[in-house]
Amino acid sequence: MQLSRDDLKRAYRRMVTIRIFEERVTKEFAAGNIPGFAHVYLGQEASGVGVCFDLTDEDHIGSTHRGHGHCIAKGVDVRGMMHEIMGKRDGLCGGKGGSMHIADLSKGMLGANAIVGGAPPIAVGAALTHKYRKSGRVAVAFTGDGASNQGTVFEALNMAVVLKVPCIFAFENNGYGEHTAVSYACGAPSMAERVRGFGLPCEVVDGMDFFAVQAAMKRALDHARAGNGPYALELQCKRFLGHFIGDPQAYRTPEELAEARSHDPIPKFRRRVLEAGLLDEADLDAIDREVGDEVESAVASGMAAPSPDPAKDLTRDVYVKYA
Ligand SMILES: Cc1ncc(C[n+]2csc(CCOP(=O)(O)OP(=O)(O)O)c2C)c(N)n1
Ligand SMILES: [Mg+2]
Repeated sequence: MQLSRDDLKRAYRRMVTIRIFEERVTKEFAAGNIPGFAHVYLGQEASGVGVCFDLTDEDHIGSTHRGHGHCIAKGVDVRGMMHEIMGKRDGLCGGKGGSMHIADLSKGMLGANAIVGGAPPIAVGAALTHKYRKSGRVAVAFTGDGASNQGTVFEALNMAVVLKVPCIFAFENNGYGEHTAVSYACGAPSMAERVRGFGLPCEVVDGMDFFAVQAAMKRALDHARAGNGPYALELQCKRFLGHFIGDPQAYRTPEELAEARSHDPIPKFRRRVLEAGLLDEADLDAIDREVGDEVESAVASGMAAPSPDPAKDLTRDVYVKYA
């Protein structure tokens, strides 16, 4: 299906928002303005945006420890995210979640997840709810190549097939789980083939190309929404930076890093829409500027925002009731 100009602008805006947001997160983390730990999604923008592009707020996603891009792709508010990552009281989760636990149920974002392989069982549960309620909605589980070796993922795949639920497994294969190459850690010759062994379709997709991802996801959505059960995508991506911010990546050669950057999904998108005359350079440049301003203002307000108050906030939002 041909995307409209507005669709293309929305896709570009989301990818650029992830890029600029995370470049700022990297900078603010290095400056000591972000507590805890952060993993950035730089390079994988087309994957998250393509997967989430045709989802509604009522469709659910479960994310990973590398979740900022998934949140932005699902339409989560950038200011609330920046405040959350900075640990501020008015962050999306009261400043208590931080980078690895951002959730926004109003956007169908069930949460980033520090448990590797944590999203698939949660997404299968959400998909079962959708099937039971006949909502016509789907749940998506984002999972890395490293996580794809976890028992939780195998169980979730099997259960999704047995229960025939509208769950889409988005396997983002960026070649590494922490510092270990997928070729070493994954015993099967192909991730997709192993997934197919569970009894569901799995497409191998260029995860650096928004158009390829969006088209494959459309097929996955048609399949799941028609009541045909789960579907999977192996999205082949490139991680531009290290596993975490500050990882020197001694295990990757400069040539490999340069090669990864040559697949940058944002210039690729720009070239494609400009060559086809679908958008003008001025449209794209205006989006760059607007997003830059939006992120700048989120950082400024985040820096000025109050932290949680230990006297008031420490014992709130926990399971035990304190007097
Ligand atoms: C259950 C569990 N085991 C191990 C870890 C430590 N850990 C955090 S991220 C990670 C690698 C994940 O790799 P992958 O799934 O490929 O995701 P990527 O980082 O490439 O996005 C590991 C082993 C964890 N957080 N949870
Ligand atoms: Mg990985």
